[in-house]
Amino acid sequence: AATDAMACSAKSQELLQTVAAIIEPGKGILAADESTGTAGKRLASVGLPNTEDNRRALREMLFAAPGFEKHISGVILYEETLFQESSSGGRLVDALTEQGVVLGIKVDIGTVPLPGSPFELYTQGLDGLRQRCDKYYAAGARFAKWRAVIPIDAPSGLPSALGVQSAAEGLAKYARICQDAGLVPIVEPEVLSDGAHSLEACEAVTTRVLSAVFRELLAHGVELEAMLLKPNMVLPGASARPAPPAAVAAATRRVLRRTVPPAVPGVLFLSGGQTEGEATEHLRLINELGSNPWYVSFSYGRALQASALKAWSGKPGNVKAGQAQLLQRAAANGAAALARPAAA
Ligand code: 5MM
Repeated sequence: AATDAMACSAKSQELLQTVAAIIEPGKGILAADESTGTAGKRLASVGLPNTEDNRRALREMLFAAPGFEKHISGVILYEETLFQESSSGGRLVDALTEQGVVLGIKVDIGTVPLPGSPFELYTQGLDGLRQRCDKYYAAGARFAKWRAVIPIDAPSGLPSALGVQSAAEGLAKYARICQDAGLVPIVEPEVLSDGAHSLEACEAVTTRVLSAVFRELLAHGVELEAMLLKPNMVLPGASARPAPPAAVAAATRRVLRRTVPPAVPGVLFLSGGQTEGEATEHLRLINELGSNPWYVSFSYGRALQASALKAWSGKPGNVKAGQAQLLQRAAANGAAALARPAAA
């Protein structure tokens, strides 16, 4: 039993070191974990077919950007990328590990309609998760990600109590399994922006969701110090009138302060369909509102990649132009993560 306890605390130590490497001031995460279908949509937007070579070329362009590690401490990968060869031989992820960037892995396997409430989605991937985590750890991954999605549609009563509870339970089971396997779990409950709902509706639903998530994390014995939260910002629905950025920042910070325990080391937002500029501006404003118990930064997919993808468009001659766009977004978000309230 004494050896078990020692092994346990060595694992905890490693999780805490991983967390510390990710939440370095002025840095955040690049979410490059698009599943094959989503990667296909991104490639199609610049006229490229969804081939393994094109998915490799896109990620190679991003990861090899000189100075990538200045503002990006971790990358979330899709399984294919973690095991993929680079075009010059060796592993594709070598470009990241050589720069000291921490490897993360998406471990959920997508969503299906929730039994009992078919207009909501339930995230799959718990069966065999421990074995997959062990395989990813052996391949160098040190953190993981699981995304639950929660819709808002007040007329149909969504999200339902069942939907919120299922999302929270799934995230908590995933997080506990990851910690047991030595991977830091990124807990991502995404309240979706689809619809015409108000900022207030998003605030109420996000509060409900985060409360349920932390209740379940505690019930499952998840070590809060050894996880990271990846929430949505509080925004009106994508088809409603946009809210002033200061209102988004205030509502987002209010919800987080009411629901996220100070033991959680970092809150790394998803961009959720915001433009690159909006995602940066909101992050900066949230940090300018005052200090917080957790490090507040970014874990953006589209809001880091959109301009880079366009500038690159699959042409080898455009690699530098694509990388320049990525670096520019990463630097702007890194600065937003460091923003402090103006002195009184
Ligand atoms: C990068 O996109 C990830 C999802 O891909 P699939 O839908 O193909 O599984 C997604 O989980 C992402 O990590 C987060 O939603 C954040 O991305 P955005 O683009 O919202 O910042």
